[in-house]
Amino acid sequence: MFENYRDIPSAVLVDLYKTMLKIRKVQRAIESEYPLDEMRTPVHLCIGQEAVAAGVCADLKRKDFVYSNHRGHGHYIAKGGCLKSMIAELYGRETGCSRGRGGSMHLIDTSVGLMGSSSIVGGGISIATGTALAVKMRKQKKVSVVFLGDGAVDEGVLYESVNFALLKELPVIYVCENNLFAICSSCRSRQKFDNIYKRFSGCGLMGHRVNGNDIVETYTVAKKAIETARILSKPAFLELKTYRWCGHSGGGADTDLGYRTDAELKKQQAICPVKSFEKFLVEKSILKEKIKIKIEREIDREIKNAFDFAKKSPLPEKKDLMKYLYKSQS
Ligand SMILES: Cc1ncc(C[n+]2csc(CCOP(=O)(O)OP(=O)(O)O)c2C)c(N)n1
Repeated sequence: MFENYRDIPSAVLVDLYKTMLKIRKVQRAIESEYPLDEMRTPVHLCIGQEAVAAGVCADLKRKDFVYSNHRGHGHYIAKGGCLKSMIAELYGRETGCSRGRGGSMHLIDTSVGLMGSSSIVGGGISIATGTALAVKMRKQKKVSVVFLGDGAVDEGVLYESVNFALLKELPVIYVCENNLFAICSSCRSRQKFDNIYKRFSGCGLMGHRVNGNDIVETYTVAKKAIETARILSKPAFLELKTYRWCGHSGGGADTDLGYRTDAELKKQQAICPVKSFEKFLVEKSILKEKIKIKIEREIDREIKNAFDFAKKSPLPEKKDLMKYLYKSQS
């Protein structure tokens, strides 16, 4: 783990840790508030998957585009989305990032290039590809990234999009967050081969498989893909192997549903991507105890402020119910 950490400046390593810790703490706060039933939205937590969002987004610029999916809190935070607006969105408030109309699965903050998350599995794939086409036609040096689950690999749109991106040489990166499950179906029960990263070689795209719980490996591979997309306008496919700690939706662990065991979950939790990186940074004296405490306090304060802001914010007014909705002209 964390093999080539010496190639990364210490400040960047600490920033990566900070982002992962923030994602973890925000998820834990949502998990503990959720049973109060004040958040009027399903939530898909990404506890255990923090290194993916943090590692992929760290080297992206504000102007680069990210498309997310139903499990998008980590992507939103890592791309620099406003936390107050995200939490307010979960509470369905007018101050939410989608003005309280979208909920957890429809997060957007275009001011930081977070172009939207979608509840439709695979929904962002073709849009991210189209964005990359627009970038190329406008001769911009921007990159378009789409996060997708292993479940989205079962959708045909991915193969059509990869083929098109290769044909047109588009600066798009497909990031498959392989957490081993789609709701209650394991990859093993849906896919004959454990070869997601290899699937596109027939179109001419070599995928990469990465330990998505290793923030250093994830950051390093993503950085290379981002540079290649930006400079050479070439697409990439990254399969990041990780593990979802919570149930598919809401809190809990789903270990009573028969698709995974307590023992399997515990084994994964023992290699926590956040704690193991924290321990590593402390041992290497890259993260000093004082700084660690300061980071924790700052994050805790930001989360408390975000929840206070959300709970105090107004709900959308009834008269505005149809505002911001797409209306057909016919
Ligand atoms: C097109 C489509 N089919 C089915 C669903 C129902 N559905 C919601 S989440 C999900 C599983 C997605 O699994 P994956 O893409 O691996 O993401 P994860 O939940 O593991 O992060 C499914 C099948 C949907 N939302 N959209």
